[in-house]
Amino acid sequence: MTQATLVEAPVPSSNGPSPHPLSTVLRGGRPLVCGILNVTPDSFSDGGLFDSPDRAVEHGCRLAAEGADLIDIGGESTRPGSRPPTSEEELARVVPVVAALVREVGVPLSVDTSRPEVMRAAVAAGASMINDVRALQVPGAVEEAARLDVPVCLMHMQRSPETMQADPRYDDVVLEVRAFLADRLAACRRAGVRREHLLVDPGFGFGKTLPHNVELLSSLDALGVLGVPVMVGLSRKSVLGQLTGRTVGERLPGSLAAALVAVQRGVSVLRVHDVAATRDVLAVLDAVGPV
Ligand code: 7PJ
Repeated sequence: MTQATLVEAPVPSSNGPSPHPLSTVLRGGRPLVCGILNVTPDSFSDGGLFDSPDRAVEHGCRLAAEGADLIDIGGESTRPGSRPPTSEEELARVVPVVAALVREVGVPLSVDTSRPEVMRAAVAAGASMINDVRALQVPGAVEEAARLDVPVCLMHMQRSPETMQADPRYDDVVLEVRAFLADRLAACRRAGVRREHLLVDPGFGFGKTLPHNVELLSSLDALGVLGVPVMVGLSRKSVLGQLTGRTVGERLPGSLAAALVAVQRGVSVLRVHDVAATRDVLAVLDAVGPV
């Protein structure tokens, strides 16, 4: 499936006057680059690097200068086996960074959270998108997302970060991930989330073995029937380490190859650590014309 068939023309809103500005960008047809800003002490690739607000804001400015279309700010490490922070810890990590960064950069900010209270506080501080690795399944999250009326990315995960890598199993990973995302899209629509605000993500590395991740990557175009833009996060992930034998710090070439494959399979948003390098991949691809 091509980018053009996956990304729809703007749809008139059924329950509001005009779509959020970001949803117009998301449907612009050009793949977007979302820079990752982890404000956690323990993320797998950059944990602890940006855990003071000043350093986080500085890194956010760098992501924007490198050409990020979006910046995704997360205060919960979801590395396998990790325990979630308390709500107070997560709020204290995320909200000051959103509030400071929104004054420094013109790029829309997304908040990577599953908690309704963090969604609410981050949007009040200036975030304009929600990215939820639990696909709004926490009680109250789907209602909060509908009320906030911002774009939301629904990600697939099997079980929880504490247990997800303990022998994940599927009969057919592509069909099961797609069915889960279709269910969550329907739940969001029932709660009143606008269709043009929805994105989905198959959740690479979240309750998936190497063969599961590879099958999903090669079949990303199968998510096109969901009718909403697809976002993926493959940047520096262990699937790339397994394929190349490289450590986290050595996974840029693998990450760029994965980004290229994803865009060629119709993906609309690439969630990455290395924004400038990913932009170069898209520049080369763009020169060749529609994928
Ligand atoms: C993902 C995410 C992903 C979406 C993380 C990391 C691990 N959100 N949050 N998709 N991964 N939507 O930063 O690589 O793959 S946390």
